[in-house]
Amino acid sequence: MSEAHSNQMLFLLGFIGLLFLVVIVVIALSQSKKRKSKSELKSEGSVSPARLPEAPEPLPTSSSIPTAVVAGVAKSETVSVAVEAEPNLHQALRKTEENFFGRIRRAFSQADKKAVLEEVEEVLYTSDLGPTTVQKLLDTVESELSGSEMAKIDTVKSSLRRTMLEILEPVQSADHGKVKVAELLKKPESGPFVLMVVGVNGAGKTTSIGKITAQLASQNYRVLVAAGDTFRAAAGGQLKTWTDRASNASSGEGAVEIYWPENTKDPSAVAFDAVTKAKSQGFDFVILDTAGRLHTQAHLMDELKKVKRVMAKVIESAPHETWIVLDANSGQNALMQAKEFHQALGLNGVVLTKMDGTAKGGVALGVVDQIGIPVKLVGIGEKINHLKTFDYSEYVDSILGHE
Ligand SMILES: Nc1nc2c(ncn2[C@@H]2O[C@H](COP(=O)(O)OP(=O)(O)O)[C@@H](O)[C@H]2O)c(=O)[nH]1
Ligand SMILES: [Mg+2]
Repeated sequence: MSEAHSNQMLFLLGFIGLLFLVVIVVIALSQSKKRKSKSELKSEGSVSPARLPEAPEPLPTSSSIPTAVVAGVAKSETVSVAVEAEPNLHQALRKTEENFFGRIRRAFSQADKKAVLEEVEEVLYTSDLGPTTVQKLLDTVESELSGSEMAKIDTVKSSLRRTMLEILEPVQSADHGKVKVAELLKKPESGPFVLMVVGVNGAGKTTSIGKITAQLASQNYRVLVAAGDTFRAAAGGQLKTWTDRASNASSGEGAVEIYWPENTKDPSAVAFDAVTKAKSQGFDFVILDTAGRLHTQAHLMDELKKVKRVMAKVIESAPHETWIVLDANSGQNALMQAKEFHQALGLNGVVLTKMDGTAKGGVALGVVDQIGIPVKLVGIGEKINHLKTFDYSEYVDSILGHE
């Protein structure tokens, strides 16, 4: 090959290489342009399908749950409830412990036994337990103080524990250790179990019904909630919000429906129709919400008696249980309410709400001792999972304080 030829070949190869480089640069530039225009589109907020997976899933809200008002709350497709750290009974009773045993403990700083006893007496009488229960506990402390020259706070504490357990055990033991609401409501072989819920305004009836319903639905039961508070205009809507939440908690076969007929002002009619519907449509539970009323309003108490009676026309044994909802903060007044409602209706259980943050949790002991009805559930917050079955030994340990 001549020198001229090889120079020509080198030139040609160099030219081809340059051309190749130019093509690669052009392709790279056009790719980066495309990417840029995509990201601009995103930042302008255009709804591109590629963006959807990046957005966090919103938590289910009551309005997003498919429901029908009377015809039934359809089963929600979202089955999980947001799980979060929840308070337990022990935490909820911290203030009660401080108000009760904390003060007794401090009374022991007195050197003289008589002064201790006076101080303890004062603590007990201001602790919302009610006089009968106070006397039982006082007898315990007194006998400990007089029995031993060396009476110590620990001796008194274990005597108090024994006395409290003696009060609670006979009434509570049938339900002891039950962790699920359905175990408290003994469902009959056939037909629905009917639970009637009563109490004064603002005690937490509707809220507690929502929480109970959520637990039953999550255990695959079919629950019909009846809007028997026909007195307050907003009551049905509030119950609906709660049944929507409860429906959201249901899984598998569980379902929640609300019976909320428009324009019905008669709670007996609502109760009658709801039980009839539940019986014919194979519901497992009916829970009847009622209008709040004071135990002193005789005509309203009569109305409740009638509501109770009409349900028995559909199912002889209905309502199978009647529970009163008591606000723990109302202290001694809660005892009065329980007494009067029990006389009028014959109660089977208590739901003690707002135990979170109250210093008056001693009311559980007072109710059990003086009214003789068991505390079934305790409300320890406003969320749907803030309802616990009542464990009386945990309760006693909590108000006497773990050391
Ligand atoms: N902190 C707390 N609040 C509660 C509890 N139970 C109910 N509540 C609140 O008490 C208020 C009245 O409840 P509601 O169910 O409407 O009472 P009702 O009139 O008896 O039906 C609402 O603001 C509830 O959120 C509870 O256990 N703890
Ligand atoms: Mg209500």
